[in-house]
Amino acid sequence: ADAPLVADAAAPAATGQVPAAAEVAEIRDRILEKLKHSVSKSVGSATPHDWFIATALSVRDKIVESWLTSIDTAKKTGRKRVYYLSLEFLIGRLLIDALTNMELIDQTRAALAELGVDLEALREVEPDAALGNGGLGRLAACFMESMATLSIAAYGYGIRYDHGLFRQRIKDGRQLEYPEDWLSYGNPWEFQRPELVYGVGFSGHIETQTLPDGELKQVWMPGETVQALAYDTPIAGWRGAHINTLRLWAARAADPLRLDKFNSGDHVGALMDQVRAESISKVLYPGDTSPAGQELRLRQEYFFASASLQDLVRRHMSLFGDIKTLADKAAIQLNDTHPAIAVAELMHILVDRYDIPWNKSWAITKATFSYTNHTLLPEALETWPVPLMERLLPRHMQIIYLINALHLEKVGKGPDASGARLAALSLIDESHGRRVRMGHLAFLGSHKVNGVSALHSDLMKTTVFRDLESVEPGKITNKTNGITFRRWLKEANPSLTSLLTEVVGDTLLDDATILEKVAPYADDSAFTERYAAIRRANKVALSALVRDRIGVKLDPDALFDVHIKRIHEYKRQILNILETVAIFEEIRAQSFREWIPRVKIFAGKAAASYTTAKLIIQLANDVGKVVNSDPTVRGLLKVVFLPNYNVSLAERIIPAADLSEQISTAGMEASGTGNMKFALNGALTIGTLDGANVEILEKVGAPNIFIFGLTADQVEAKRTQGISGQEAIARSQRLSEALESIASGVFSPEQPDRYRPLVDALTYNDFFLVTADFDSYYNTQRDVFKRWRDKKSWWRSAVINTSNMGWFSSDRTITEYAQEIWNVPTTPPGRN
Ligand code: GP0
Repeated sequence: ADAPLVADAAAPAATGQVPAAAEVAEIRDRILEKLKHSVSKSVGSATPHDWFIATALSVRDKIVESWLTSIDTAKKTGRKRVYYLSLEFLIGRLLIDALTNMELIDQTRAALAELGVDLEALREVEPDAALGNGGLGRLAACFMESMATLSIAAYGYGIRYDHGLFRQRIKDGRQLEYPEDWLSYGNPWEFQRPELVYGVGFSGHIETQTLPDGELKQVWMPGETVQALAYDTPIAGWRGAHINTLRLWAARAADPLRLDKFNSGDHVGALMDQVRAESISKVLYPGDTSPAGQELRLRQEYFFASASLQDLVRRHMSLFGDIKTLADKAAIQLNDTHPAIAVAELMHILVDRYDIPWNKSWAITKATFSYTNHTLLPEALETWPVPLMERLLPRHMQIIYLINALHLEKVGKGPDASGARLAALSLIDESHGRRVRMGHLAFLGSHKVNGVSALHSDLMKTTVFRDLESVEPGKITNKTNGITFRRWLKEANPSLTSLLTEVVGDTLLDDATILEKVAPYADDSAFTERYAAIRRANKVALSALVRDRIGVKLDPDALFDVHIKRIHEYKRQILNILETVAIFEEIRAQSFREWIPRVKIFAGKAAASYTTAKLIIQLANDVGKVVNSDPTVRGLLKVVFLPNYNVSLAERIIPAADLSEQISTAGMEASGTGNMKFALNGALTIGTLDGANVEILEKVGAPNIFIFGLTADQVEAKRTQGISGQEAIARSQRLSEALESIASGVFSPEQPDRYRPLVDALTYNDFFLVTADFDSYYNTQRDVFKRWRDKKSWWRSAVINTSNMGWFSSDRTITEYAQEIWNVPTTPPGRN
């Protein structure tokens, strides 16, 4: 009875439905037609990439038909539109996504099979569109999908980077960064719009004119103009009922080259302007809360904010003809502070271009914008030096000063208007050279400001935005993040999806809350056996991938303990590594004990400039090298670091995970979204009370999640007492031994002091409280072991996790934004 189940589980996207022969034949013919006329290849000479392009183009035709209808309907009904401004869209691959949402996947797989082509192979040749760093960019991608699914008329606006997030290679355990090249074979999903070009100005000077009524008018004369070119990608909602546009801007110089210079023989100099302009959309900023800031970044931010606003204002004027109704017809969401300069840009457009009085302009601006904050980390809250702003965007600096003056005038009247309070409320930070606080600008320019989990939104009110919140109480709201189940359940884990739809019906992806109906099956052993068999098949598949990529053999029956996300000190990969080292020492000393075979899986990128994070990557690799080859350990413990973590790799790892590591220092992870993807796919979480972990705990119940460590309040209290790790280390023999072995070079014999700096930091300057949480984490890992031994109880908890994750669908999140922030209608998906 076991065998067919496993085989079924291994077959990707087996929905059990046999597609109609006529439809299959039609799709096959369309693909062949594309191969011939668009790719210009014969069946005999086509490469997998050619087949990929032909298949993508054939499904794209279907998408385009609905796309044009969606745009038309929005026009006819005069609906309010949502504009999602984000410097990152981490969309990953689109072929399987497009086929799934257009409900063409089974037919297309069958059609390709008739041609001797395997759809899974085509899936693998598509490059990941990695136009983002991590959770923030992936959230934007999930939101785009859910907005289309809910038939919201929405546009995503961003930058079409030539090179997305760097490709990570691991050499001798160390991270190396290589440029990523997603466009090198062309991009079948995008449409260039040569007719849509906007000029974006920089620098220059301001001329003051006196109007007939004596009022002054400021006219900005930019010293440099860069062109923004539109590229559109259709985003198909579930069941293809509605299609939205992701419009990405590429930068180009106004003149292709300086002919005079070229003719005089200066061939390189002739291209200078072009190089300078195009550098704006050359590479994704390697941010993700790493400490770095530079002029090019500000140019990127203004470039895309300006092009997007020009575009949406043009659309508004051509549809409605009155700029004063903008806020009724457009909701602009700022994804973090990166697009915050748009607040000043809209003021510039309203006041300077449309001659709307200042106060009226400010009212329109506030009613149009809203802002999402994604982190409380001070290094990620952007501030720009006033002299830089002044030079690059002189008119915007003027506008920001005026916004600030009026704002401080208003709040300065209150009884508690001390100098310190005004300094905290000001748009200008004067504490270390004058800098513009972009978070404050986004806050003031918006009617709603939201955090991304309940805890995070609460902390916003007591930390970074405490003073602003007191001026406009009630402005901060919470919108707990979500994930799209189409990608993170159906596409990543088709076998589990089939099992679940067997129970709850095939409207699961229309309404995720029906997952609740799975709960009773947690005690049904026939069900949990099938559930477990699917996990095992996914682990076998992941093991093959690991073998392939890094040559390490895994035991699919071991506990897969997974820690995948950006590498950052606050995410505490090092806490996990310390537990690994402690267990390694114990296995070696007491190999006779009954150990649970376990695989520690790490993956993630470190910002290129983040030295400590890169050292942590090296440590994980070094520990793996020693542990994996230790004769006493005999495979009871394996440690692997999978290079080049991206969306596609996440889709392979998450369905194969037993344990999900969500162990950030409490109060520091705004939400997390990986945590939701794991729990949905049935991994149990080991985590701190941080971000959305708190809400996951609420939904699944304490017996079905492993919570440990200091709470956010305790972290704050602890830090005021001092952050030395010495006491905690002295109290824990296990911890001191693990640290000692790392510090003394057990894992880096060729360079024994390699990890001294890491260990010293933990000992004397443990800001992330790794040492304080170590014992609690270690003990909780032992609870995990105990539970793993009781398989019945383990799978029961796993099923309970899955069944309670419906609330974390990004359809729920987007419905909340639509109702409470944007004021736009939603239409739930369904067969129509
Ligand atoms: C937050 F500030 N996030 C930032 C940033 O620069 N990049 C980024 O990815 C993340 C948060 O760290 C998060 O907690 C959150 O869920 C995500 O934004 C989306 O809100 C990580 O997963």
